[in-house]
Amino acid sequence: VVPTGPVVATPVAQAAAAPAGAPQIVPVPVSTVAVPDETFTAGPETRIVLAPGSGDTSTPAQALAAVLRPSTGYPLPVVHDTPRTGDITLRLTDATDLGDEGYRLDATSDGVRIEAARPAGLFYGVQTLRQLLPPWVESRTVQPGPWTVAGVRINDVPRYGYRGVMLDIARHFHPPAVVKRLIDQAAAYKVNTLHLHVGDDQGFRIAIDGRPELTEIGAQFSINNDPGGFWTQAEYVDVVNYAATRFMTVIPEVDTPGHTNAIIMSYAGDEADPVLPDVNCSNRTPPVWNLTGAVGYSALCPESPNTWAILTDIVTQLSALTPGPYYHFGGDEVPASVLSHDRFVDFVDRKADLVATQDKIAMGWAEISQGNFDRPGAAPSVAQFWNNGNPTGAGGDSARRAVQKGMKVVMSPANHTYLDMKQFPGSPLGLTWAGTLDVSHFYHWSGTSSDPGSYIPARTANGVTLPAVTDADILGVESPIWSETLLTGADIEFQAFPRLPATAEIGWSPKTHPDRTLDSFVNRLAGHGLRWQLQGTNFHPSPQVPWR
Ligand code: TNX
Repeated sequence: VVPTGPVVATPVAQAAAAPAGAPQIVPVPVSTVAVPDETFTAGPETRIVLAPGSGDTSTPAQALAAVLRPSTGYPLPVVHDTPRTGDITLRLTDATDLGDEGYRLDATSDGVRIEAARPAGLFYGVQTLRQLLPPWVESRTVQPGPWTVAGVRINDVPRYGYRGVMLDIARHFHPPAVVKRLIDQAAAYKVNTLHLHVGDDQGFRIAIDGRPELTEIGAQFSINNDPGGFWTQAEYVDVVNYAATRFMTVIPEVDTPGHTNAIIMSYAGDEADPVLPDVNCSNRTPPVWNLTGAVGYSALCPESPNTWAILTDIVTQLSALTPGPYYHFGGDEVPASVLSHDRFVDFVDRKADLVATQDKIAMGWAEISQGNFDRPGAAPSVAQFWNNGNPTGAGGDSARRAVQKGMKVVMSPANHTYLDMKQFPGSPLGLTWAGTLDVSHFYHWSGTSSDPGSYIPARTANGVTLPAVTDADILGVESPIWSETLLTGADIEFQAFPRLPATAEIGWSPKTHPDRTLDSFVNRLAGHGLRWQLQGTNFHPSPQVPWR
């Protein structure tokens, strides 16, 4: 039922029409300088050379080979050797200006050279090289070429170290294969964090040893009684490892203390034979499945030892399976009518301590900034801002309070980053509570500006000043994909493209870059629709993008 991409010319017909002008790179690199009269052409003899003296360059090299071999039909061996004319060279240097993720890329008639201080930087240089090559490099079948790159010198480093996408596999179950595709599609735009929302009211999605109820019962359904499902721990580890080869860090989230109907139902038993009734502090007694999209009714009891026994198993096991530094414990949408402010704060403090015992940095939706994160000895923590309105007024206070308590902030304002919002009136997919959001809403956070670092200024109310949320506080940006209306991988792709690249650019490119404008962005993105078609990636043919 979802429209596929726009009707465009076939790759071969498109060759003649391909623009010869400036590179169409998204996110726009820090600096791109044309090298006149030079053209690199990959041919059957081209090799991917890991320059002598380099460290582990094989992961980015294999990523490049995996894109180029099917479309060029060339062998493109990955070799340790001295570069020859026509080769693509990956080299690790000790350039301190490139940081963990920056790179330099030179394309001349002699070859392409990508340099970085760390393997992640080489991987991002490879993603840029993909976009410099003709679009049909994305084809899965052999194409005629020619495989040319106009002479260019690119210097590039990201603005933020955290550039995320979130997928909700709880509202609708999604299998690992769908998530792996999203990893590939997002990594192509230099997204480096995958936040996986694995527990919510409608489902609990990863097997926990010793707690078979959580998946036998808690994973049965999806929203609207749609089919459920869960991942084994081996499947989760496989996805984590897959993400790592795309330099992407996975953050698991089991939302608590609210959004926990699936956990509560797993231990409810029935009225005659209740199993662990003391974990249920929701406003539903006896508990009954609520498989609609209703929010803000379920809660785990902060006082119950059984609550903490269950959560300790979950946090301990998921932390052990997750190499990344963060564990996200949710914390959103618990009305005071379900848990009083004091009980909520007690829960948050205790949950943050539990996460810290697993050597993870506690992360949660910005409501958790009500917790005592400023108490002596409190571990570092992160608040994810998602409020959809009035950032200069009280709408920004959850993030200001986080900053005041020394927390870091990830920016996900719903009306500018929520990929589950409809893109046009009448869309069969998506919700509308934060708006109907096209590319421009994602690119412009306030007025015509898209600067996370000035989105939430300081605010004084009743004589009390709460601080601004500045780049010193902000780890980065994230676009969530909640899945209430999204049943398939094609649905997810339709919502993510073309809007996810807008968030990716806000996270990567310098705010002062002259091409950091909506007009430049949509023009650079215009050729990417053909790339998505060649990859088999679904997308919304937004009328704001001049597709070609
Ligand atoms: C709000 S954003 C939620 C989610 C929903 C989403 C739908 C947030 C922290 N909570 O539970 O899925 O809206 O857009």
